[in-house]
Amino acid sequence: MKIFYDRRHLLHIPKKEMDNGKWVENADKPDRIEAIRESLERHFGFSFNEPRDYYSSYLYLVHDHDYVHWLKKRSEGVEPGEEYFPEVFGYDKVFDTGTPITRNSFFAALNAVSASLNAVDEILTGETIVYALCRPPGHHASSSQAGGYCYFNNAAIAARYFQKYTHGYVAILDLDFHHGNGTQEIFYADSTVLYVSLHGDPEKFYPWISGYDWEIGEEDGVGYNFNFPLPGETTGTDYLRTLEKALAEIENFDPDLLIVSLGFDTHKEDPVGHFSLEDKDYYLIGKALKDLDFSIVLIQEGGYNPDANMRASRNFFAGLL
Ligand code: SP5
Ligand code: ZN
Repeated sequence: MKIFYDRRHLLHIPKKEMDNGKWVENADKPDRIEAIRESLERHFGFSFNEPRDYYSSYLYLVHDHDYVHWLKKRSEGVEPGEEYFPEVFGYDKVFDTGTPITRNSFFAALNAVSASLNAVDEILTGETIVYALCRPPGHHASSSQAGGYCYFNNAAIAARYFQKYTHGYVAILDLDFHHGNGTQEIFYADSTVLYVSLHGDPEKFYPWISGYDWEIGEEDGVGYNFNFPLPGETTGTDYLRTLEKALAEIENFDPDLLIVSLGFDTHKEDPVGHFSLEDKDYYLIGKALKDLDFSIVLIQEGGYNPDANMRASRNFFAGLL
């Protein structure tokens, strides 16, 4: 398996977020990715490829011009070391108080897009499984807004980039604890990109605004969006049973490429997610994906406990490979 990893993610250091009216430490810390890198190096001997830099014009495969322009200018306007939070929602193109903008946000997010596009390019030249080990994550970012630690939707841009060269069908399987509201929105009216997500029930958990099972798509996209909301404390047995249903929808769709939005915030020791998956469950998740006959691009999303990420990733890749 080829892995793309850009050490410049270390320069993306959001400091705080507002949780329930209080400033708390931001959960998107560099260590969470470093832990995965160390674990994969130690247990599998993987090497890590530095992605090349892709032009920012690829952002427009998914994102509005106004949004890209706003984020670039807003990033440039923040003093080094400072953080900007939305003052007026709707004017500021951020939908929550967990996603600070720093001097570096635009380029950090573009680097994660580059890792994801480089992964797709490897698929286009014959690889069957490639992993973009990147942050910031992407699945909460919509065409026109940042949120949930996400600025550009890495998985969505990767899907459109693949289609630009192949006119193929893409399925996105979202295994992060949180519903990928951004990815869903981007492909909601599209029958060429299937979105399938397992996540914490939005009645109880972030992002609140989407992730219900009655969200099935619109227009041409009706029948190409599947949400599997699950209760808090969901264990491996129930999760894997639901994953089988999700995979059946993907097999039925028969995509030319499967993109997995890979979050380890489903782990019982994760400080942000609320499931109860254990180390060994990730082996079974990986194994369930191994049986599929599609090319796969894995793109890292959440997972906020570095120590749990080490064990989850080790087990996941042991099952997958
Ligand atoms: C990519 C991704 O996983 N984004 C997740 C963003 C979740 N942000 C909101 C979390 C708010 C829940 N409050 C947790 C309290 C811990 N002190
Ligand atoms: Zn998440």
